[in-house]
Amino acid sequence: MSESAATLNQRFGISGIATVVEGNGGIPAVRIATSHCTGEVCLIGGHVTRWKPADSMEVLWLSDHSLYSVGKAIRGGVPVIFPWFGAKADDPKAGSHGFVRNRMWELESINANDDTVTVTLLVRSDASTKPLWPSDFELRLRAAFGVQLTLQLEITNTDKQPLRAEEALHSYFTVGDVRQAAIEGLDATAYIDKTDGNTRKTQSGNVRITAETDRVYLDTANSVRIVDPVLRRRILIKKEHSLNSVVWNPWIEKAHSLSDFGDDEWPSMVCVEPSNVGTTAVELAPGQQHTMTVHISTSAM
Ligand code: TA6
Repeated sequence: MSESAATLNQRFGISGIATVVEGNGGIPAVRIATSHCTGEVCLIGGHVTRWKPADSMEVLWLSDHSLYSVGKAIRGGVPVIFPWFGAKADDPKAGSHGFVRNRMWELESINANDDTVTVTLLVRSDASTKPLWPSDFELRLRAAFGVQLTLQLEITNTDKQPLRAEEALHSYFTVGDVRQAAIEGLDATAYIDKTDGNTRKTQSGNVRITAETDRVYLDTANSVRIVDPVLRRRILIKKEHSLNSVVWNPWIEKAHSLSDFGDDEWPSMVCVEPSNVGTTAVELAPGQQHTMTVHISTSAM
Protein backbone atom coordinates (compact mmCIF):
# COMPACT_ATOMS: atom_id res chain seq x y z
CA MET A 1 0.00 0.00 0.00
CA SER A 2 1.56 3.36 -0.95
CA GLU A 3 1.93 6.05 1.73
CA SER A 4 -0.54 8.92 2.07
CA ALA A 5 0.28 12.39 0.77
CA ALA A 6 0.48 13.68 4.34
CA THR A 7 3.03 11.03 5.34
CA LEU A 8 5.04 11.59 2.17
CA ASN A 9 4.97 15.33 2.80
CA GLN A 10 6.31 14.83 6.31
CA ARG A 11 9.13 12.68 4.94
CA PHE A 12 10.05 14.61 1.79
CA GLY A 13 8.33 18.02 1.73
CA ILE A 14 10.47 21.20 1.71
CA SER A 15 8.49 23.99 3.31
CA GLY A 16 7.38 26.67 0.87
CA ILE A 17 9.11 24.95 -2.08
CA ALA A 18 7.95 21.35 -2.51
CA THR A 19 4.75 19.95 -1.03
CA VAL A 20 3.24 16.49 -1.40
CA VAL A 21 -0.50 16.92 -1.78
CA GLU A 22 -3.49 14.77 -2.63
CA GLY A 23 -3.70 15.68 -6.31
CA ASN A 24 -6.31 14.86 -8.94
CA GLY A 25 -8.14 11.66 -8.18
CA GLY A 26 -6.69 11.74 -4.65
CA ILE A 27 -3.36 10.53 -6.05
CA PRO A 28 -0.29 11.95 -4.25
CA ALA A 29 1.51 14.61 -6.29
CA VAL A 30 4.53 16.80 -5.60
CA ARG A 31 3.80 20.49 -6.18
CA ILE A 32 6.79 22.79 -6.73
CA ALA A 33 6.72 26.59 -6.30
CA THR A 34 9.91 28.67 -6.52
CA SER A 35 10.91 32.07 -7.87
CA HIS A 36 11.92 30.31 -11.10
CA CYS A 37 8.87 28.17 -11.85
CA THR A 38 5.91 26.14 -10.66
CA GLY A 39 5.54 22.47 -11.45
CA GLU A 40 3.89 19.21 -10.51
CA VAL A 41 4.68 15.52 -10.75
CA CYS A 42 2.09 12.82 -10.03
CA LEU A 43 3.04 9.50 -8.43
CA ILE A 44 1.05 7.58 -11.01
CA GLY A 45 3.55 6.84 -13.75
CA GLY A 46 6.26 9.12 -12.36
CA HIS A 47 4.33 11.59 -14.46
CA VAL A 48 5.38 15.25 -14.72
CA THR A 49 2.09 17.06 -15.32
CA ARG A 50 2.95 20.72 -15.00
CA TRP A 51 5.90 23.08 -15.60
CA LYS A 52 5.46 26.85 -15.87
CA PRO A 53 8.56 29.08 -15.95
CA ALA A 54 8.13 32.38 -14.08
CA ASP A 55 8.46 34.33 -17.34
CA SER A 56 6.15 32.22 -19.51
CA MET A 57 2.84 30.36 -19.69
CA GLU A 58 2.31 26.69 -18.79
CA VAL A 59 4.49 24.62 -21.13
CA LEU A 60 2.99 21.15 -20.70
CA TRP A 61 -0.46 20.34 -22.07
CA LEU A 62 -3.05 18.38 -20.07
CA SER A 63 -6.43 17.24 -21.36
CA ASP A 64 -9.44 18.48 -19.39
CA HIS A 65 -10.71 14.90 -19.78
CA SER A 66 -7.69 13.13 -18.36
CA LEU A 67 -8.24 10.32 -15.86
CA TYR A 68 -6.21 10.09 -12.67
CA SER A 69 -6.49 6.52 -11.48
CA VAL A 70 -4.07 3.64 -11.14
CA GLY A 71 -4.24 1.50 -14.26
CA LYS A 72 -4.89 4.48 -16.55
CA ALA A 73 -2.33 6.81 -18.14
CA ILE A 74 -2.72 10.54 -17.58
CA ARG A 75 -3.49 12.28 -20.89
CA GLY A 76 -0.89 15.01 -21.23
CA GLY A 77 2.20 16.13 -19.35
CA VAL A 78 5.13 13.72 -19.84
CA PRO A 79 4.06 10.06 -19.83
CA VAL A 80 7.02 7.72 -19.20
CA ILE A 81 6.97 5.01 -21.85
CA PHE A 82 8.81 1.75 -20.95
CA PRO A 83 9.63 -1.05 -21.75
CA TRP A 84 7.93 -1.01 -25.16
CA PHE A 85 6.72 1.82 -27.40
CA GLY A 86 3.34 1.59 -29.12
CA ALA A 87 1.95 -1.93 -29.50
CA LYS A 88 3.95 -4.79 -27.90
CA ALA A 89 5.64 -6.61 -30.80
CA ASP A 90 4.93 -10.14 -29.51
CA ASP A 91 1.57 -9.50 -27.83
CA PRO A 92 -0.99 -7.28 -29.57
CA LYS A 93 -3.28 -7.65 -26.52
CA ALA A 94 -0.72 -5.96 -24.24
CA GLY A 95 -1.43 -2.30 -23.43
CA SER A 96 0.08 0.37 -25.65
CA HIS A 97 3.33 2.04 -24.51
CA GLY A 98 4.38 -0.44 -21.84
CA PHE A 99 3.07 -0.54 -18.27
CA VAL A 100 5.04 1.84 -16.02
CA ARG A 101 2.91 4.89 -16.92
CA ASN A 102 -0.17 3.21 -15.37
CA ARG A 103 1.44 2.18 -12.06
CA MET A 104 2.15 3.92 -8.77
CA TRP A 105 5.81 4.89 -8.41
CA GLU A 106 7.76 5.45 -5.19
CA LEU A 107 8.87 8.95 -4.21
CA GLU A 108 12.58 8.46 -3.55
CA SER A 109 13.80 12.00 -2.82
CA ILE A 110 13.22 15.73 -3.22
CA ASN A 111 16.34 17.95 -3.25
CA ALA A 112 16.53 21.72 -3.64
CA ASN A 113 19.32 24.18 -4.40
CA ASP A 114 19.18 27.86 -5.38
CA ASP A 115 18.24 27.08 -8.96
CA THR A 116 16.28 23.85 -9.10
CA VAL A 117 14.11 21.42 -7.17
CA THR A 118 14.82 17.82 -8.20
CA VAL A 119 12.18 15.16 -7.58
CA THR A 120 13.30 11.54 -7.99
CA LEU A 121 10.75 8.76 -8.48
CA LEU A 122 11.34 5.03 -8.80
CA VAL A 123 9.51 2.00 -10.14
CA ARG A 124 10.98 -1.48 -10.18
CA SER A 125 10.06 -4.94 -11.44
CA ASP A 126 8.10 -7.23 -9.16
CA ALA A 127 5.93 -10.35 -9.40
CA SER A 128 3.17 -8.35 -11.15
CA THR A 129 5.45 -7.14 -13.93
CA LYS A 130 6.93 -10.52 -14.86
CA PRO A 131 3.86 -11.74 -16.81
CA LEU A 132 4.03 -8.49 -18.79
CA TRP A 133 7.82 -8.43 -19.30
CA PRO A 134 10.37 -10.96 -17.97
CA SER A 135 13.31 -8.72 -17.05
CA ASP A 136 14.21 -7.37 -13.61
CA PHE A 137 14.78 -3.61 -13.72
CA GLU A 138 14.76 -0.34 -11.82
CA LEU A 139 13.54 2.79 -13.56
CA ARG A 140 14.15 6.23 -12.12
CA LEU A 141 12.81 9.56 -13.27
CA ARG A 142 14.64 12.63 -12.04
CA ALA A 143 12.72 15.85 -12.75
CA ALA A 144 14.66 19.08 -12.11
CA PHE A 145 12.28 22.06 -12.01
CA GLY A 146 13.95 25.47 -12.58
CA VAL A 147 14.25 28.07 -15.35
CA GLN A 148 14.34 24.98 -17.52
CA LEU A 149 12.85 21.54 -16.96
CA THR A 150 15.39 18.71 -17.07
CA LEU A 151 14.13 15.13 -17.14
CA GLN A 152 16.41 12.12 -16.73
CA LEU A 153 15.11 8.61 -17.35
CA GLU A 154 17.56 6.07 -15.89
CA ILE A 155 17.19 2.37 -16.63
CA THR A 156 19.12 -0.10 -14.43
CA ASN A 157 19.35 -3.73 -15.50
CA THR A 158 19.01 -5.57 -12.16
CA ASP A 159 18.55 -8.88 -13.97
CA LYS A 160 21.15 -11.61 -14.51
CA GLN A 161 20.35 -11.53 -18.22
CA PRO A 162 20.84 -8.79 -20.84
CA LEU A 163 17.88 -6.41 -21.16
CA ARG A 164 16.51 -4.72 -24.30
CA ALA A 165 13.88 -2.02 -23.83
CA GLU A 166 12.26 0.83 -25.69
CA GLU A 167 11.73 4.14 -23.89
CA ALA A 168 10.16 7.53 -24.50
CA LEU A 169 9.40 10.74 -22.63
CA HIS A 170 6.08 11.21 -24.44
CA SER A 171 5.92 14.98 -23.87
CA TYR A 172 2.71 16.94 -24.62
CA PHE A 173 3.38 20.64 -25.26
CA THR A 174 0.90 23.54 -25.20
CA VAL A 175 0.67 25.59 -28.42
CA GLY A 176 -1.68 28.42 -29.39
CA ASP A 177 -2.78 26.65 -32.60
CA VAL A 178 -0.92 23.60 -33.86
CA ARG A 179 -1.92 24.49 -37.44
CA GLN A 180 0.24 27.62 -37.22
CA ALA A 181 3.19 26.06 -35.41
CA ALA A 182 6.45 24.90 -37.01
CA ILE A 183 8.77 22.22 -35.64
CA GLU A 184 12.42 22.82 -36.43
CA GLY A 185 15.40 20.46 -36.20
CA LEU A 186 14.25 17.44 -38.19
CA ASP A 187 14.98 18.62 -41.76
CA ALA A 188 16.41 15.83 -44.00
CA THR A 189 15.76 13.25 -41.26
CA ALA A 190 14.29 9.84 -42.13
CA TYR A 191 11.05 8.90 -40.39
CA ILE A 192 8.42 6.19 -40.22
CA ASP A 193 4.99 7.59 -41.09
CA LYS A 194 2.51 5.71 -38.88
CA THR A 195 -0.41 7.38 -40.68
CA ASP A 196 0.71 5.93 -44.02
CA GLY A 197 1.35 2.23 -43.52
CA ASN A 198 4.61 2.78 -41.60
CA THR A 199 6.21 4.00 -44.85
CA ARG A 200 9.78 5.27 -44.50
CA LYS A 201 10.07 8.90 -45.68
CA THR A 202 12.47 11.87 -45.39
CA GLN A 203 11.53 15.15 -43.74
CA SER A 204 11.78 18.21 -45.96
CA GLY A 205 12.12 21.48 -44.02
CA ASN A 206 10.19 22.17 -40.82
CA VAL A 207 7.45 19.81 -39.66
CA ARG A 208 4.03 21.36 -40.00
CA ILE A 209 0.81 19.80 -38.74
CA THR A 210 -1.91 19.81 -41.40
CA ALA A 211 -3.57 16.44 -40.63
CA GLU A 212 -3.19 13.53 -38.16
CA THR A 213 0.58 13.34 -37.70
CA ASP A 214 2.36 10.36 -36.19
CA ARG A 215 6.03 10.13 -37.15
CA VAL A 216 8.99 8.28 -35.62
CA TYR A 217 12.15 10.14 -36.66
CA LEU A 218 15.19 7.89 -36.96
CA ASP A 219 18.85 8.17 -35.90
CA THR A 220 18.60 11.76 -34.77
CA ALA A 221 20.18 13.30 -31.67
CA ASN A 222 19.13 16.77 -32.82
CA SER A 223 17.48 19.36 -30.61
CA VAL A 224 13.92 20.12 -31.70
CA ARG A 225 12.26 23.52 -31.43
CA ILE A 226 8.54 24.27 -31.51
CA VAL A 227 7.93 27.75 -32.97
CA ASP A 228 4.54 29.05 -31.81
CA PRO A 229 3.55 32.38 -33.46
CA VAL A 230 0.18 32.44 -31.62
CA LEU A 231 1.62 32.31 -28.09
CA ARG A 232 4.73 34.07 -29.45
CA ARG A 233 6.98 31.47 -27.85
CA ARG A 234 9.62 28.95 -28.81
CA ILE A 235 9.95 25.68 -26.87
CA LEU A 236 13.41 24.09 -27.17
CA ILE A 237 13.79 20.38 -26.53
CA LYS A 238 17.46 19.32 -26.21
CA LYS A 239 18.30 15.69 -25.56
CA GLU A 240 21.19 13.40 -24.63
CA HIS A 241 21.41 9.66 -25.35
CA SER A 242 18.25 9.64 -27.42
CA LEU A 243 18.30 8.66 -31.11
CA ASN A 244 14.60 8.98 -31.93
CA SER A 245 12.09 11.83 -31.79
CA VAL A 246 8.39 11.16 -32.23
CA VAL A 247 5.99 13.89 -33.39
CA TRP A 248 2.26 13.37 -32.82
CA ASN A 249 -0.97 15.25 -33.15
CA PRO A 250 -4.22 13.23 -33.35
CA TRP A 251 -6.10 15.82 -35.41
CA ILE A 252 -9.91 15.59 -35.51
CA GLU A 253 -10.89 11.93 -36.01
CA LYS A 254 -8.32 10.38 -33.67
CA ALA A 255 -9.08 12.97 -30.96
CA HIS A 256 -12.77 12.10 -31.22
CA SER A 257 -11.91 8.40 -30.79
CA LEU A 258 -10.01 8.95 -27.51
CA SER A 259 -12.34 9.13 -24.48
CA ASP A 260 -9.78 11.09 -22.42
CA PHE A 261 -9.10 13.65 -25.16
CA GLY A 262 -11.63 16.47 -25.72
CA ASP A 263 -12.98 16.76 -29.26
CA ASP A 264 -11.82 20.38 -29.54
CA GLU A 265 -8.50 20.06 -27.70
CA TRP A 266 -6.24 18.85 -30.52
CA PRO A 267 -5.32 22.32 -31.91
CA SER A 268 -3.80 23.29 -28.54
CA MET A 269 -1.16 20.56 -28.32
CA VAL A 270 1.66 18.77 -30.05
CA CYS A 271 3.77 15.86 -28.80
CA VAL A 272 7.53 15.89 -29.33
CA GLU A 273 8.87 12.71 -27.73
CA PRO A 274 12.58 12.08 -27.11
CA SER A 275 12.91 8.30 -27.26
CA ASN A 276 14.91 5.18 -28.10
CA VAL A 277 12.73 2.73 -30.04
CA GLY A 278 12.97 0.01 -32.69
CA THR A 279 16.53 -0.59 -33.90
CA THR A 280 17.83 2.02 -31.44
CA ALA A 281 16.16 0.48 -28.37
CA VAL A 282 18.36 0.40 -25.24
CA GLU A 283 20.41 -2.79 -24.68
CA LEU A 284 22.01 -3.33 -21.25
CA ALA A 285 24.20 -6.08 -19.81
CA PRO A 286 23.39 -7.19 -16.24
CA GLY A 287 24.12 -4.33 -13.81
CA GLN A 288 24.48 -1.71 -16.58
CA GLN A 289 22.59 1.60 -16.61
CA HIS A 290 21.39 3.98 -19.36
CA THR A 291 20.19 7.55 -18.85
CA MET A 292 18.24 9.53 -21.44
CA THR A 293 18.20 13.25 -20.60
CA VAL A 294 15.87 15.98 -21.93
CA HIS A 295 16.25 19.73 -21.32
CA ILE A 296 13.10 21.79 -22.01
CA SER A 297 13.29 25.59 -22.12
CA THR A 298 11.28 28.47 -23.56
CA SER A 299 12.05 31.82 -25.17
CA ALA A 300 9.77 34.67 -26.24
CA MET A 301 9.38 35.51 -29.94
O1 TA6 B 1 3.56 8.70 -29.72
C1 TA6 B 1 2.52 8.68 -30.67
C2 TA6 B 1 1.57 7.52 -30.33
O2 TA6 B 1 2.25 6.28 -30.40
C3 TA6 B 1 0.37 7.58 -31.27
O3 TA6 B 1 0.35 6.47 -32.15
C4 TA6 B 1 -0.83 7.59 -30.32
O4 TA6 B 1 -1.29 6.29 -30.06
C5 TA6 B 1 -0.21 8.26 -29.08
O5 TA6 B 1 1.08 7.67 -28.98
C6 TA6 B 1 -1.00 8.15 -27.80
O6 TA6 B 1 -1.02 6.82 -27.37
P1 TA6 B 1 -1.89 6.47 -26.04
O7 TA6 B 1 -1.67 5.01 -25.82
O8 TA6 B 1 -1.34 7.32 -24.92
O9 TA6 B 1 -3.29 6.86 -26.37
